Amino acid sequence: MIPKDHPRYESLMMREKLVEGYKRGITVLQGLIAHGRGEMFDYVLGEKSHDFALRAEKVAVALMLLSKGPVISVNGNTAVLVPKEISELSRLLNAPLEVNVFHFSKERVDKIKSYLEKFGATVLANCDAELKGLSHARRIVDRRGIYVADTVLVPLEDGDRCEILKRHGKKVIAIDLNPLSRTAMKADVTIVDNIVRAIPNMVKFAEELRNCSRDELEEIVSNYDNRETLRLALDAIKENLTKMIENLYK
Ligand code: PTJ
Repeated sequence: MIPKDHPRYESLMMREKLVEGYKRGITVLQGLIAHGRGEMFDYVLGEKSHDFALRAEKVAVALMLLSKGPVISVNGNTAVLVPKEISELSRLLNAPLEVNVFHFSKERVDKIKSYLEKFGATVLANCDAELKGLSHARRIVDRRGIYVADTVLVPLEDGDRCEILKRHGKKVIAIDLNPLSRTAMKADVTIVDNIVRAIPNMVKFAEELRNCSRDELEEIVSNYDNRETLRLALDAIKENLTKMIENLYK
């Protein structure tokens, strides 16, 4: 039991969810390692949603609302960290969830699907098509989902697939706390924020924007520069580290 007054309560609860997810066969051990890398970046970013992240979250929602066939890709970490929130986002954006994992087994995919369905989500997991040009398991997709989607939201992605999705002509929105990752660099919109804050923020933006006209949505998306987002994220890390050094001498 983690006491609620523990100064790192939120962070420790995230770990508990991932460990529980591992016991259920949803999260993989490698996912726990990946989370550790994310925690480190979140720490040096100050564990908050910066303005550049909020901007990217808003642009991402507008882009998905403008898309003909948006899909939200879900892996093991995402499924246990934000099942309710991502199901709500999927409903608001009319974008199905699709289980797409790096560490593939049909049994695992089905477990993630049934877990998410408990939260009322529409979940694609047919594994009946392949993205050409990718040798690892993330090539295995659903013919009705990522395969034909024009925009894909990919939380906690590995760099290869982001590149392939782009090569297949899709717009890619990434959620990745590491602004230096290949995914972060290659995506059209990179949300440098913890998924546990990013998805609830996106739910709020979806509620706000879903009745906007196409012109209004296009206005939000226009002039967005992803390189600027990455630069601001790196600046934020630099400023935080500088503050931390100054605090050492106070
Ligand atoms: O469920 P599977 O089989 O698809 O496996 C999932 C993992 C996460 C193991 C797989 O996708 C993987 O290996 O990912 P990477 O290449 O380690 O990339 C994960 C990225 O997500 C890293 O850059 C982390 O910094 C980032 N990250 C980790 N936790 C979070 C995060 N970003 C946002 N929010 C987090 N909570």
